[in-house]
Amino acid sequence: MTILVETRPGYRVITLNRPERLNALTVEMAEALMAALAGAEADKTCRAVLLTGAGRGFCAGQDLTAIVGASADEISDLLDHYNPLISRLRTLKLPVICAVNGVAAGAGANLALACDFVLAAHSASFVQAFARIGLIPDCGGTWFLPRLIGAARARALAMLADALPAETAAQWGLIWQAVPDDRLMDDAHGLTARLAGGPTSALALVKRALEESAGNGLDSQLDLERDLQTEAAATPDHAEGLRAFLEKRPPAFGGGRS
Ligand code: LHQ
Repeated sequence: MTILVETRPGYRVITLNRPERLNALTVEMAEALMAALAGAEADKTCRAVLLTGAGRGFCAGQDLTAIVGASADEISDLLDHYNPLISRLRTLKLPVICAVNGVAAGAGANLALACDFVLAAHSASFVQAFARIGLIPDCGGTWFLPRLIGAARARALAMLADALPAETAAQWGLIWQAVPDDRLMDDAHGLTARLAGGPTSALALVKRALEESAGNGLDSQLDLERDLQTEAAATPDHAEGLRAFLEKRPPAFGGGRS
């Protein structure tokens, strides 16, 4: 099985599972990931997703053995499989936490950057490896990088294809946090459980607002915030949040979603 899916109370853990190839991506794996995300979203008891890799790497990007001698159509077809996965992560109505346990290269780096939170082990690194093999960053790399770290750093990562250590990635704002290797999974599970206990519908609306802000002017974004706030205000979690505030207790969000 190219991925493993484990159900925990309130969330699911998806593990890329081709450790002998540093979890390099295949079409089969992308399809399995799509199905796992759909399954998580369809399960009303699932309120967050944790994505990680088996073995010493997170994901080495496209399985290069599968593209030797590939035609232009075959390359294009591959991206027709990967692009929906990136979009799905961005629009999934659940928080997605990525625990980068080792190297994240090529499409593997950009798969991580598509998630809502990236935690990486100190020993992990991020490599926009594409230029090493005469390709350009795909799977959203040219969209994520300049937005997360600015034009100069984006250009250097994409054109030099050097490995960026996790701690520098965190300092630059490419990822949320770099943590000691032996704390990675505990911290990632802790963060995922915390988000799984959050106001799930509101968190999905936060994702949407932030995503749409990339293409909006301020006035359009203000309109969008009004519309999404109206939706959030109608959720039982908003009522619970207000009650909890007035009663001076922590909220117990049910996470109900449409
Ligand atoms: C691998 C891979 C791999 C197969 C390690 N494939 N076996 C592009 C084209 C078209 C459409 C679709 O999308 C894309 C997007 C892309 O992602 S293109 C970029 C693809 N990725 C890369 O170019 C990275 C290739 N890998 C590496 O540069 C290194 O393996 C890194 C820097 C990730 C890790 O280096 P090391 O820690 O030294 O590990 P290693 O190189 O020894 O790898 C361990 C094994 O995994 C090894 O196999 P072996 O049988 O010798 O133990 C590698 O051959 C295999 N492996 N990446 N992408």
